[in-house]
Amino acid sequence: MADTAAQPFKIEPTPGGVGAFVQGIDLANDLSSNTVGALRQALGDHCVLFFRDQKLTPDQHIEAAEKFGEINVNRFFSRVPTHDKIALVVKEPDQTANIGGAWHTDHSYDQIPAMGSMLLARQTPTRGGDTLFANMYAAYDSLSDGLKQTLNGLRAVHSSRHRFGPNAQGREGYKGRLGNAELAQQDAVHPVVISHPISGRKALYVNDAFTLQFEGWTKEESEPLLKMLYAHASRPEHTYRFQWAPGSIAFWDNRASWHYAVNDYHGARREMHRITLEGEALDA
Ligand SMILES: O=C(O)CCC(=O)C(=O)O
Ligand SMILES: [Fe+2]
Repeated sequence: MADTAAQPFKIEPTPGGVGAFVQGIDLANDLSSNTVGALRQALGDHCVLFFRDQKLTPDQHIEAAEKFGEINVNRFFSRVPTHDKIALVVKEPDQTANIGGAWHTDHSYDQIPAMGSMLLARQTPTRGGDTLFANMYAAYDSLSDGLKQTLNGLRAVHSSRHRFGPNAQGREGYKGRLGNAELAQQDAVHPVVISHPISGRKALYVNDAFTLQFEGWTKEESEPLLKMLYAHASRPEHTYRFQWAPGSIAFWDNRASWHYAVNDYHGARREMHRITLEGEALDA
């Protein structure tokens, strides 16, 4: 990890199994190239970084995100009307389905999956609406040597079709929030265990939302092992549950973490602004 002693901000690991709080930083004004470098290393180490009380306009949000890479405009999410680089992750009081309400990592269906997202809370319910994160280094490290060895030789097939395509289950619940179903044509194959592009550490890279099967295995053969891995990866000791307030930011790395948006605030409104950053091809 970069030496942050000379930096004006502090990186404090959460009391859980993943993530760190970054204190003493204003993302609108303090992103020197040294700070960006230190935060990128911290992201690679902690999988997700949390910031509080960031008073960013949408333009400042875009400016901050662009310091970390090129923006990837998600093709399925609706956008903030005035800023089409920002995806709108919203649930209205009369809606029941939320976006991201099960364990997943974003964009694993792409050949070159997005690096991560900077999610900024704009409006939060008075209670509920937390997001859980899970640590995919810990998920891998805590497996037996025997299973690690098996997984290191495998690749898995991921897809967007069954989630965002015209025949995706539960589509109606997302009317007006998800679109471009005809563009859900991505399939991608990635190693089941990747070397993380920033940290070089091994991370488990399968997820229940988008992984279909192991390459060269049938779905039936793949399912029991995938299920076991999903249960293992989401064990409480690998996770942290983040409580939002307007101005909170979670900046997560898709290659090292999963997330899960808890859907327990029916009747209230929750609005988040998401900027996603381009990533790179993933190697074993
Ligand atoms: O709303 C949230 O907390 C996260 C939603 C989600 O899965 C995402 O924005 O990728
Ligand atoms: Fe997500």
